[in-house]
Amino acid sequence: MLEKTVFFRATTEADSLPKNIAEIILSGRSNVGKSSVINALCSQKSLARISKTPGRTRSINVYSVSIGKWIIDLPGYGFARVSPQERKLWNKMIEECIIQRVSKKAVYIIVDAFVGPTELDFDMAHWLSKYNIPFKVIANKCDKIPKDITEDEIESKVVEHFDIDKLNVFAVSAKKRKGLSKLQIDIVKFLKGDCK
Ligand SMILES: Nc1nc2c(ncn2[C@@H]2O[C@H](COP(=O)(O)OP(=O)(O)OP(=O)(O)O)[C@@H](O)[C@H]2O)c(=O)[nH]1
Ligand SMILES: [Mg+2]
Repeated sequence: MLEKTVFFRATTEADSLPKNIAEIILSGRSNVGKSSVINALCSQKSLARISKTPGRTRSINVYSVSIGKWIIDLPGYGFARVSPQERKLWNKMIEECIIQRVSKKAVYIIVDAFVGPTELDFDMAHWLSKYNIPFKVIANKCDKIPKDITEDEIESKVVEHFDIDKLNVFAVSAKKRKGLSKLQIDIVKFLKGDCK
């Protein structure tokens, strides 16, 4: 289902987007691989633009899986080399997209599996909880983890850190296209309306 995903729109105004959509939102620190995960999930090389330099995604980028079913790529948080003005705009975009937008949404926080979750990721998790928005966690860049540590162990660590159910944790490598099927199934289930 996800292979047919196409770019729909980029905007800095969450308000300007159609409402009552089923959407999954990818959020996380700059450079953790949000855009790369979208490409990997959709089996496309250049659907979302990726970059070695943090701060690549600068708007709310909407991808349409099918009519009324979206994947949303957001600018990353915690990128130091951005002007205070732009940081304010990014934070506003993230807040409006996640909190104010009327939609059936699931938020996935992407963390770097090698670096581990940072204070900023915990802040994001607390902020979502404050607004009663459920979230799941994707640990990307698993290919950087020593081979003797299994995906299952990586997921267990994330469970401990965020105190969430293991069903809602996904250890993946966008680069090596590993661990994607459990996540693809979860996303498709959500978009089809089979789960919360
Ligand atoms: N080793 C490794 N590198 C990855 C993986 N996924 C992404 N990267 C690299 O991480 C860098 C950032 O990737 P992006 O997908 O642009 O990250 P992003 O989170 O969208 O970044 P911003 O849009 O700047 O917030 C790129 O150099 C990617 O090639 C992965 O699974 N493993
Ligand atoms: Mg990006």
